[in-house]
Amino acid sequence: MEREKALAIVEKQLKKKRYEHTVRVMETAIKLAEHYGADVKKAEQAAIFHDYAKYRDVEEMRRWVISENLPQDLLEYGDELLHGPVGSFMIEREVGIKDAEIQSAVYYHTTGKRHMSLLDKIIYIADYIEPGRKTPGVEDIRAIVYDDIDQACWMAAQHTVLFLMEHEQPVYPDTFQLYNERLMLKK
Ligand code: DGI
Ligand code: FE
Ligand code: FE
Ligand code: FE
Repeated sequence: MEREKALAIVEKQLKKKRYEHTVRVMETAIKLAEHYGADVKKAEQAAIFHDYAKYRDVEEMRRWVISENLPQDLLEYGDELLHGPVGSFMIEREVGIKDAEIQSAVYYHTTGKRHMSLLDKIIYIADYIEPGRKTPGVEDIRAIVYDDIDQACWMAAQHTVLFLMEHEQPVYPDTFQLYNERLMLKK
């Protein structure tokens, strides 16, 4: 799909700030894709649609988890986790984006997971480091992301785990597995 058309579709789904974030994620993802030799068009599309479901009604998203047979534990770790997995299905049904690589990157953009594809990593880290983000430690990740995207994803996962623990929030297993992956002897 043409970039302008895709942006117009998500703009209707998002608040102004979230739309501007989306444009910055897109620009960041394109640069990373060019640098790492990933499919630049897929990076663009996945970034544009990554937060498609962000402002959908929580009850509606919970119904999608049930009707699409997504992992039912998604319902137990907090509503923030729903918009990635549910969004990956919504963009197929509502927009006609049927591409396993793009949908995977949307699905896992919040938690990450073990064994991410290059496109998964690009969207996960672009969402974390886009220039509007002020998270403590984000500068350290920006400084190394063009040298070692795996290290960058690991640092983002570590920060996320620490943040969730500080706030006594449950950590989703995929988030933990991304953190663990790099530290385990057998990867
Ligand atoms: O949608 P964005 O705000 O652009 O960013 P995102 O999709 O990465 O969502 C970030 C939020 O997700 C942040 O509030 C922390 C939360 N989150 C990430 N991993 C986990 C998590 N929340 C829980 N409960 N468990 C997780 O493992
Ligand atoms: Fe998100
Ligand atoms: Fe994120
Ligand atoms: Fe985002």
